[in-house]
Amino acid sequence: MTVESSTRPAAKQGQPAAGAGTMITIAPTGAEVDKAAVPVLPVTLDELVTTAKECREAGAAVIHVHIRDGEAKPTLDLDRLKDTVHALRESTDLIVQLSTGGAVTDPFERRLAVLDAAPDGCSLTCGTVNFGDEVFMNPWPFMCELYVRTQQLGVVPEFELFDLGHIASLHRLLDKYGAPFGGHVHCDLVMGVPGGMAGDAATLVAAVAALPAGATWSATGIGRTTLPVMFAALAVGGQLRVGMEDTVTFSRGRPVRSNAELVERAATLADLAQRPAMTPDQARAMLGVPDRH
Ligand code: KMH
Ligand code: ZN
Repeated sequence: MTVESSTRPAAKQGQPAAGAGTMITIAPTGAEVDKAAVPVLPVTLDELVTTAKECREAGAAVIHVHIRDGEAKPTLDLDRLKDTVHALRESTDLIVQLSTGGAVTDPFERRLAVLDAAPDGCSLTCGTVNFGDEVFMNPWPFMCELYVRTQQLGVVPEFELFDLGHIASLHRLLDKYGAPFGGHVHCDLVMGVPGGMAGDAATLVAAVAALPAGATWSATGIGRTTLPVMFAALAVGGQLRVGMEDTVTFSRGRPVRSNAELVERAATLADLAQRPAMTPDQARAMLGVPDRH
């Protein structure tokens, strides 16, 4: 046994094997950022497709999508969602993940109907959380109905965890309904939301320790927690989510110029961590997402 191999730690809970890459998810738009205040926010289908191509080039493998209407307001209009999934599949090989969280004002029925747009994946938030001055509602019966629909329709869920209690609800969901479509559990720690878990290394480590055995996870830090969460996630072997949904400030006093520059920064750090950005096909293999191209 060489010194190098004898000192290399074995993969631990929630950690990828040595040498594995980093899956970068781009969340380019979200539902909260105001286009008037942030003109570079992609809100039209053309803007979204352009952003998606640039982010793919910069190292993204997954796109987490919220759409906007003609007035740049968040919408869950089904025809628009279908057109969006189609356009993103035509123009990139990214894994297309639709948000079922929408905006805090979206009713449950419309959030469930998002799956009818036949995305590759969807977000599934594992509990209600205070969300700034609002409340992001995800009661248990809604979570269950959404989860069962993902299994029936063949959509791979990503479990969005805004708080440690959400991890307990994820265990409860898996115990009750079994494995997700695709057979693999992948989670996203959304940290630093006012009302959710803190965006710091100690909280990230505690959250990762509580995840189901064999689960993979990404992390994103909202606002000024972006960098601490990104560094902590890389240190503990996680995947990364970045994008203007989560931060519109690149560094103190310097607004984000494009989603691609956030992906570029994440890919550079992933390179430094010796876990370079995964391709979408590598991410598909990890997540159990079929290739629908
Ligand atoms: N816009 C937030 C209320 C998700 O995409 O599933 C919810 C959210 C989570 O962004
Ligand atoms: Zn979202």
